[in-house]
Amino acid sequence: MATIDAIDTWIVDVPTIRPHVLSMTSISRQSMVIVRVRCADGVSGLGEGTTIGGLAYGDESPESIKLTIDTYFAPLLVGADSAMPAALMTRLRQNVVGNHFAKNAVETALFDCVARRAGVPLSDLLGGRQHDRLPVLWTLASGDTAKDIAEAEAMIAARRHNVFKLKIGKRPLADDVAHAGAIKRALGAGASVRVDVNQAWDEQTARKGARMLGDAGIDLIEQPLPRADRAGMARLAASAPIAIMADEALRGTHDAFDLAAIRAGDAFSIKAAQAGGLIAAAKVAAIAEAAHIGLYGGTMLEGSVGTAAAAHLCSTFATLAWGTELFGPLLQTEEILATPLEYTDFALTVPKGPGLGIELDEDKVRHFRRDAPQRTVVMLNQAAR
Ligand code: MUC
Ligand code: MG
Repeated sequence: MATIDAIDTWIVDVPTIRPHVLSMTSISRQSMVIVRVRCADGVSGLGEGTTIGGLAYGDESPESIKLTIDTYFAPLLVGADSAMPAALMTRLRQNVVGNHFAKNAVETALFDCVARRAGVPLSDLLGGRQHDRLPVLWTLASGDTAKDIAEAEAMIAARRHNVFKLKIGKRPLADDVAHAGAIKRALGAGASVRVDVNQAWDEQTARKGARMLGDAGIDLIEQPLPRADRAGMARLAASAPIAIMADEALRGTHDAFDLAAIRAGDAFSIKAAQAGGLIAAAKVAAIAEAAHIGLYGGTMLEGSVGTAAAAHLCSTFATLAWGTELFGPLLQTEEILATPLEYTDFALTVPKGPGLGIELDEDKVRHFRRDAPQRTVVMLNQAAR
């Protein structure tokens, strides 16, 4: 039996390459909770819990993810057999309500342990990969149309991305449509442009917005309405001239089932953190497939650990109608892996090595850890000012 000896968690703050402007917040650094499950046989596994803008996006923050794992999960896991992720996740769910981001981080680390021990990639434990490379879009969210166009053109020239998502919903509808239309016109027919409203519209705005964005050549609108407005999403999906995607509304299998039953979207964004784990996310995807709803590999703007886990999961889907947005590590100024994930020719290569197929650069992690000695002093000095 490979007993769990310890669970380490660190908040790692890495600046972003530019401010990332969403309808509900703007971020200039990403705070990742990196989890390491250490086992008695010397095997250890990694996971990541990352949210967007502290508590602005969801109801878990980096601090709460760390606290939940340290205080509530660790006592339930240390001493248990690491080779049974499903049973351990049932134990966590029986004892802790919600906290999906924290649960996903730990489940990933458990799977990483099991797969490393078996010497197989994590995708093998999820059914086996059907793809080695996944198409990856880029999110333009500088808040400035000209900067966004320049950024997109550079991405196309570098053959890194040719599908773009725009974060809108903060400004009046006419301004957002003008912004999206200008970007679509500049990039032309060769680039797909989509928008993510992050729940900022009401139904009337969304109805009007769908028509105007459709006329401007935009392909899809992600989560235009508040997550609770399922009926509104269903009415919109039935009437909109372009595709509607559910994102924040999908907090696990029950949501997926209810949304699919009323077809409250043409596409589902599959996010392990939102679903509460890789297995839960695979079930969300299965529900979507059964309902003929297109799949999309979503991100919580995770760094390399969470992105690698999502890539393993997405590689097991037969089709990803809307590709993926697994670009999180590219938004950060620094990479915390010994060997970065490979982004070439508009796609991410799914790692092949055992487990997640990645190794941390321990020096980088030490440097960016929030509790690293030099950073604690800097933060205390800032607080004193
Ligand atoms: C979201 O809502 O999809 C994904 C890309 C991005 O810029 O923000 C996220 C979250
Ligand atoms: Mg979204």
